[in-house]
Amino acid sequence: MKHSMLTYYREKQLNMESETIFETQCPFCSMQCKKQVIEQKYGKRKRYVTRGVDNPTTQGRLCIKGMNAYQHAVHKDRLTEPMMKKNGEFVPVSWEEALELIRRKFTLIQKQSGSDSLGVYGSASITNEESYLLGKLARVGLQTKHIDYNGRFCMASAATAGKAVLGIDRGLTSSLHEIPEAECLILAGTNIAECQPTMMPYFEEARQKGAYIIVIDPRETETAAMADLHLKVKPGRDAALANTMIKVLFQEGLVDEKFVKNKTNGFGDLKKHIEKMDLEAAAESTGVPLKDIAKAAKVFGKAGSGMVFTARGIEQQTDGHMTVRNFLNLVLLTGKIGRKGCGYGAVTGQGNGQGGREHGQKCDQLPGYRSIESREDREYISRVWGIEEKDLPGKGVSAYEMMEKVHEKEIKGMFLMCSNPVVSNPNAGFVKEALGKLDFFVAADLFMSETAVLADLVLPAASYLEDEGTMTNVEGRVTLREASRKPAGNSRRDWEIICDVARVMGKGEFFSYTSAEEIFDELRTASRGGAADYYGMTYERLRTEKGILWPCPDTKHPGTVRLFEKEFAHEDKRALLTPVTNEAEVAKEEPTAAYPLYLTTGRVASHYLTGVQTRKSSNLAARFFESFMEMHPETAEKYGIPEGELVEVQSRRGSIVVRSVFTEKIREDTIFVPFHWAEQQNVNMLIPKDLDPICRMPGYKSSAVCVKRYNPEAKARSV
Ligand SMILES: Nc1nc2c(c(=O)[nH]1)N[C@H]1C(S)=C(S)[C@@H](COP(=O)(O)OP(=O)(O)OC[C@H]3O[C@@H](n4cnc5c(=O)[nH]c(N)nc54)[C@H](O)[C@@H]3O)O[C@H]1N2
Ligand SMILES: Nc1nc2c(c(=O)[nH]1)N[C@H]1C(S)=C(S)[C@@H](COP(=O)(O)OP(=O)(O)OC[C@H]3O[C@@H](n4cnc5c(=O)[nH]c(N)nc54)[C@H](O)[C@@H]3O)O[C@H]1N2
Ligand code: SF4
Ligand SMILES: [Mo]
Repeated sequence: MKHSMLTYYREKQLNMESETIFETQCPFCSMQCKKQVIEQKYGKRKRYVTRGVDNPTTQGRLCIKGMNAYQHAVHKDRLTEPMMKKNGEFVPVSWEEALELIRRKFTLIQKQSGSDSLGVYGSASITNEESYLLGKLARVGLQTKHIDYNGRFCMASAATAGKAVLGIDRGLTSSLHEIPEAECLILAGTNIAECQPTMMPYFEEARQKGAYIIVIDPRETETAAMADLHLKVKPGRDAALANTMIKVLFQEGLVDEKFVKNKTNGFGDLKKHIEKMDLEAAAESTGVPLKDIAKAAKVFGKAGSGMVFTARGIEQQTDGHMTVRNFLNLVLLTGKIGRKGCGYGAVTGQGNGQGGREHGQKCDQLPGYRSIESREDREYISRVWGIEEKDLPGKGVSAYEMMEKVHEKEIKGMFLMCSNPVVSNPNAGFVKEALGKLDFFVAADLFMSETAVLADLVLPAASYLEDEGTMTNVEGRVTLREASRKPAGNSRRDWEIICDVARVMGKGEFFSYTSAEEIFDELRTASRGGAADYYGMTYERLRTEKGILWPCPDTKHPGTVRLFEKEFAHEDKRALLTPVTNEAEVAKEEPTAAYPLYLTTGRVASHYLTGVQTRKSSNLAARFFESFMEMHPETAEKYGIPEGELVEVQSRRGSIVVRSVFTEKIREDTIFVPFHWAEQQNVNMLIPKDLDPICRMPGYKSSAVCVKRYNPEAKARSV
């Protein structure tokens, strides 16, 4: 350090008036890295220091987002008062006025159009307590069947497949500590290096111990850089790729027949299906040489231990559910689950992507991963909630379908918490139009997001630094996020906001909590005996044991590190093998003369989701301040696309303008655009509305587009 800098810091040190340490967890991805944010006061100025804190999942590591996540939380644009739209302009109002408006509008809408005319839209970035309470708000507070959440776009394929095949959906069937024990690792459509950076050391350790790593991705990502074998698959062809691997396993005699016979159902049908399949044709359709796929199958099949990880690359497809099932077929056929160095991982996305999908935000689900369609589950939860089973609404529709119902004016009022659907939903133009039709729209957010500006009322929510609660991380480990900072201005914690709304709707008696811990205690009971059983966990235990892996059925239970050691979670204790077709039932868009390229979408390391938070962080925004399109230079030459310039990307739904970036790391028939930007750069303007028939996941990862030089005047005329 230069002398002048030293003096500067010494002076600062001298002038420091106070220092406050906030214990917390990063608000972003599913790693939930523990950290401290230290606020130092120097007169009117404040300085923030971030420090990683040791924990069983990330050992104190932090990535660039975690290091800078204080920036949005202390940003001047944080909402500090409820904002009501009056004559088209937002004006600050008191909480009393805001809540009275909610009461009036929601009551009127339900009186005129029935209780299901209200929709609740939640998030997997809120705590378990809040996820639980939002489900209870919909069913008890508002008595509507319509609730779903942003995790539909994230974990729906993996969750439904895990449940159908293994009987239980926990992202990782073992803990991350198992990774270095594996001899072979398959990473399908997961870019861990950019999306869960603090998980990378586990893979590095495995590599150093000699593990063979196979990455399946249309791009040579930073994750692919560590692979021994990279299968540069054509977007959307992963089901066929897995089938090709399975056929090779059969041909090479690499199926673990003993495991299959003792522990699975469905082998006969799968075998027949694979026997009929044309190996060359299947491989050809993936765009990857057969010899490479065969190599992957042989290495994985012969390895004594191995793990398969999938993420949104294979899951965000209109056949995402079946594609995950096919990767689970690979795991089961080779008997690589329930023992050391083995298992499957659906790499969870959001901070509480795991817990957010367990406690009742899904339209068909009740807490503890219970089903809203099971009589027994309904009766159990009704007892916990103190209501009659007949008063518990039934199953609603998925997140995007809720937007369709809004567009049809079947849903007339909406309560949105912690999501930005006009940027994150597919067919985003339609979604924006739909939200404009609502009679009354309330959004709770930290900021005036692209969606919040469309609301009639915006409620200021407390940030992660200000809101205590539990988060279930990528491993299925429930962690307690402490929070001692005072909510910014007059913002309130999400659970407080939910209770306020329930109270003005006349249901206060069911929502009389005074702390997150009280809500957790009720959640424990609600989850008791369910698949995701949290009953044995208490805040005290979570503090001293630094997190507990579910299921944890009683207070003496240590939590469950490795699932399926003895048996699977179906009633007959067996896992299910299923034949998976190469082609999706809901056809994916294929390139045509007019739209000759595949579009795939995803993330960069320094931004998070729709970017509302990371675009507010100067350190993060500086790395990528605008959106871009990755294109192979040969493709660019073919279509006359200049490098480093603004170009127009067009699909059948609309067009966006992004900067061109050339790279040989992407397939020649594919372009990649991240989804962290809005308005003219909102890539979801291009994505079709088609959904997976089983889990209702959209196909964010493969559609057809064309790319043109950008001509602002021509574009203005066409609008
Ligand atoms: N930096 C950062 N980290 C994040 C997030 C973020 O926004 N930014 N978001 C968090 C959340 S909510 C989530 S869900 C996770 C997402 O984590 P990931 O799923 O790992 O992230 P993506 O970039 O969406 O997609 C992963 C990879 O899939 C590849 N891919 C695209 N199409 C296909 C295909 O057809 N087949 C295959 N095999 N691969 C394909 C992409 O090229 C990309 O490299 O990340 C979490 N972590
Ligand atoms: N094209 C394309 N689209 C995608 C994806 C893709 O890969 N490609 N991925 C999908 C996936 S995996 C996901 S998870 C979704 C995510 O989609 P969204 O849920 O829409 O994304 P976020 O940016 O997390 O939106 C969160 C909003 O809540 C606010 N917020 C943050 N913290 C809090 C809080 O504690 N309380 C409250 N009340 N508000 C808060 C933020 O300011 C922000 O406005 O996007 C999906 N969309
Ligand atoms: S973004 Fe994910 S990996 Fe990075 S610090 Fe936050 S929780 Fe950890
Ligand atoms: Mo996600």
